[in-house]
Amino acid sequence: MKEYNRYMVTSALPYANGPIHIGHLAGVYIPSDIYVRYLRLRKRDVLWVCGSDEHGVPITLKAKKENRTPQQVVDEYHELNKKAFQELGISFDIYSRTSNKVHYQMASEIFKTIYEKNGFIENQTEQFFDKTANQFLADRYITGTCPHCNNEHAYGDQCEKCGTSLNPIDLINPKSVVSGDKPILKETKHWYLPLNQYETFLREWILEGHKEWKPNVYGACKSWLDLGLQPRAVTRDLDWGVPVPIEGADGKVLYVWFDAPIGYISATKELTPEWEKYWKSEDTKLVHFIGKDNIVFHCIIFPVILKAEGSFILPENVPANEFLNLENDKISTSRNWAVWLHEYLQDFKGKEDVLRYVLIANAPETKDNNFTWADFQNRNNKELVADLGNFINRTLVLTEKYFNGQIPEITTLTDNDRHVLSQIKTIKEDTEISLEAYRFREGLNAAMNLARLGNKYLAETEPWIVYKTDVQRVKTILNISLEIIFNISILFEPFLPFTTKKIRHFLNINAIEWDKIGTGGLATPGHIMNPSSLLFEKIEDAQILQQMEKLEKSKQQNIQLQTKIVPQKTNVNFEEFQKMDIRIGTVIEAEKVAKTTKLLKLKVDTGIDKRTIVSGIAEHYKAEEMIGKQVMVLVNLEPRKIKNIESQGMILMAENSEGKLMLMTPSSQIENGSEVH
Ligand code: B3M
Ligand code: ZN
Repeated sequence: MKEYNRYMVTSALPYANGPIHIGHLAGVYIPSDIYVRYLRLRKRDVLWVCGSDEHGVPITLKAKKENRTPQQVVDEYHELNKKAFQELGISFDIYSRTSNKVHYQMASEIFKTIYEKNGFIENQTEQFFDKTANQFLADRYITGTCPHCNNEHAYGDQCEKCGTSLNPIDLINPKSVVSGDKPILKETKHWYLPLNQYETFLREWILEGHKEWKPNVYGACKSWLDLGLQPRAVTRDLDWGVPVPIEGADGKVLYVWFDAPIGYISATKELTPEWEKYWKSEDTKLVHFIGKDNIVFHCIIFPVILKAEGSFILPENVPANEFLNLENDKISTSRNWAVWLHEYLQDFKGKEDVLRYVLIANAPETKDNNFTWADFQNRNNKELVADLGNFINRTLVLTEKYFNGQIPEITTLTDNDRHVLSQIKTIKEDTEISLEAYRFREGLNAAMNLARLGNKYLAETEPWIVYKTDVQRVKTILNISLEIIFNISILFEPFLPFTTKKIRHFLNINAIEWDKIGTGGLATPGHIMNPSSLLFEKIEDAQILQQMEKLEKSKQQNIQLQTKIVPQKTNVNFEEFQKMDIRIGTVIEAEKVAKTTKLLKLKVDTGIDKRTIVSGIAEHYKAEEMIGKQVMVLVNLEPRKIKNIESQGMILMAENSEGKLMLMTPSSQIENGSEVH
């Protein structure tokens, strides 16, 4: 095992184009806060940096949409997020931003060093260009019709309707978002990081050297490497970002994923003149906390950048988490399906630790997980109120009542007393093992065992009953219970810092060193404590209902937003309408058309005859469901051959904006052949 003398911890830099939500917190910021608080308590030399990621196309698009400058957008969210993090007790050593000067310098220098070492490949390609706006168009700046599903609002990089990832040139009728014009293809030059040249190094470093990485991280790296790496452009034609610092690169900036991770280094430089010690010494342990969508950037691209530059260390671990869902649905900023941190802090004043607790107890460490308000309430009421709070409050209240808040002495110890005291150390060690291994849920559970130990001890020893007959015994019981609380005040510091602060106030003490946990004798007899109050309070149904209503509102708004009504077509006259012969018929046979996904071959009794109709509804109705259904049929539509079957007519259906199809059926049974007019 390598010996490390200091830690450099980073947490993914959130994009400054939206607020922080519980998914970010559970995935990245609370785990890293626990880790760093723990390291500090263990007196390790550690720096922890984070900040706003202020570049990238989504930010420029948002600014354009809101008629603001990108700088205005990032200024707003940088402040909002910085404040919200602080209020939740996320204790970064610095919360910097990638639009500041130190960062521009650092990113430019690293690019230049690699450039001068011939570490990039220059490549000439053709890219869409908007002649009216006189600018190249990033993928997101081009919309058009998806070649797969005909969605007219697909983006140059992806169709959000069918999910296909696209190249801008795949789009039918491409249009520039900037001017609305049809873009032209124009030659442009970019610099590529030849990831393919680093495959052997990456395989050795990750697949051989870091088998201990979390399976989700290791697995993602392995599949990227097995697929084979391609050179990747690290510059863009854009006017928002760090300008490419070489000749002949006017109007070009560094790709956001090139500059953003360098933000970790610039933030460190902003924080301390000793920054190089943290980034360039082999005895520094570099750890990146991220969400799973950032794995490739932190395990492959950024290490290659660092390696190509040549003077930096590589991450020792990248404990990426999976995603947190909200009420069984994917968290989404654009659909406003999220619990926003700044709103939580407003709605649940003084309950910062409740959120920290629930998000860690539920952290998506090995698989995607789900946040529900019911679980939030339940964990608060059952675990924080009943296990942790209750034990502490009962002990303190009894000490106030029996001994005026003065810590009583131990009279005699039973075997059980000794056993209970000896368990504190074991619990400390369990917690340490979990935290060192980035298993924060397990660590929290280990720490909670100390509260459970106290609860059980109090329930078994029943000092409120013993007091009537044996005050001496009660002194020992309360001393031991208080000893557990003293230890809780240290052990829970990484997880619930607001709560431990309150506990310290009740105990009337300053923070105690981590190493004192389980050593005994912390509850000094004679010490006078402060009056206590409830540590946690029950969360009532009404509060939970309010949050559920908030979410329900978002859902309704989304439904309205998503229902894009197709504009009305040009008028037809009555004669034209009358030409259409629409009848009610009954489906009497139905089967799937072989080798197709959408088509059903139906036999329909139209009253006039029994005929074959091919219909594109197989993704919405199963063949067997169709049999016996009465449907509307356009019977005088000219027969057409579909997949070599002659289709004699058309089944009429309703289609919503998402392409969902529904049969039109008479509201009650009517004879086949009845006319529809
Ligand atoms: N800005 C976070 C995200 O994907 C991205 C992280 C950058 S870390 C250098 O939401
Ligand atoms: Zn599509």
